[in-house]
Amino acid sequence: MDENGLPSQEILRQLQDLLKEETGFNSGRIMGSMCTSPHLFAQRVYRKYVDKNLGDPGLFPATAQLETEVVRSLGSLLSNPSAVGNIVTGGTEANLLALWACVRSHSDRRESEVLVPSSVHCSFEKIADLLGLRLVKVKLNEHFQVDVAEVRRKITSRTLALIGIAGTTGLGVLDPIYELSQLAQQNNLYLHVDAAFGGFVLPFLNGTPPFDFRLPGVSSITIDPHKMGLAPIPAGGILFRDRKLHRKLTWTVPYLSGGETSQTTFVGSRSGASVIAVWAMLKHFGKAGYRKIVGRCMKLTMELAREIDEIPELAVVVRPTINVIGVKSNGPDLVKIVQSLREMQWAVALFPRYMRIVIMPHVHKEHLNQFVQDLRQVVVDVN
Ligand code: 0PR
Repeated sequence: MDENGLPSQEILRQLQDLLKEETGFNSGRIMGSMCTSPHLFAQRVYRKYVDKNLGDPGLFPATAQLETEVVRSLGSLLSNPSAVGNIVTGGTEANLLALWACVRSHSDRRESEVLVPSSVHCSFEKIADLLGLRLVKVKLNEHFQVDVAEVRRKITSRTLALIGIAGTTGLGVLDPIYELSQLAQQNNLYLHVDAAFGGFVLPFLNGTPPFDFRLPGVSSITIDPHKMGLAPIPAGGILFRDRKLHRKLTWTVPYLSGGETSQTTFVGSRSGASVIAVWAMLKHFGKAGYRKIVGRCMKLTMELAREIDEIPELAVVVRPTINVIGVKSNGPDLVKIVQSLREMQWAVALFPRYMRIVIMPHVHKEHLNQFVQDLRQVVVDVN
């Protein structure tokens, strides 16, 4: 830090220069991110209430009430209006809170194992390390869903929890949660569903198999408003089936504005503006609004998947379930394809065997037309 400060105009000028290289969502060229530019109304609401801190709910009781309402709304969306939980920093903290509650519900948890699909998000690696759990990865079936027979075989007396994913990070696949729920019930295990991305997509599609609290074995669900909910970061969501589980996360803070108060999140100070912005988004869109957005993203997703399959050197890994497409190469080096695309300002995500495209609301038909044209060219150049 320098001794003397600078005028704000000068700082803004410096920032504009320092950040100019970064691609903005509204360029339509970010094609591999699970986030988007927050809705303008959410941005406005966020700015207006930026000083609210839910780490001290006694000071912001009305904001805390809005969090309860948001959780209830998300619970209804996931078939359980009496679900309890919190709006947290993101999917990572939401998944952490799920497994933390699970661990704290078990007095004896030596050598505890959590069975996860091999497609699981890397946040679980951090969480397992933090909580002293062992992740046991289960292979996928030919549809890239977790192989349920293999899950069954891997359950032992050390197993503490099962994880299912509703919208995998790489391919957007929905695991067979119904079967996982049965296994969880039969073996008295905790089942957490990671719907960080899919939670704001799957409920708005026709014909989605049950994956939420409708299934009696589901203990908790992650659902992130800062992904397809169009809310500003940070806004993840963790929902528990009942109060008993959520209470396991209660930590008493004796000195805050409400006198003795409690927190159920990992972080202390946390953004009340995030919660209020999510509340505003849910009210503003309603189910019909989100259904429309998801419908538009899905239409473009299916169109792009068809176009990619027409490129002889490329193929879609699996027919998309949600607005996520995995693309593999039949020859040309994928790393080079992704690098060349990046040089043309297209950003896609690169996984070990495929690249991932996510059709978020900032992607429009004209962007896709240009993308397909450039992709065809890149594939020829790289080959
Ligand atoms: N669970 C699943 C299924 C996820 O896909 C993710 C993140 C998480 C949990 C963790 O969520 P947080 O990042 O909110 O903690 N998935 C995104 C991904 O890996 C995260 C992301 C978002 C990465 C936007 C890049 C980006 O531009 O793609």
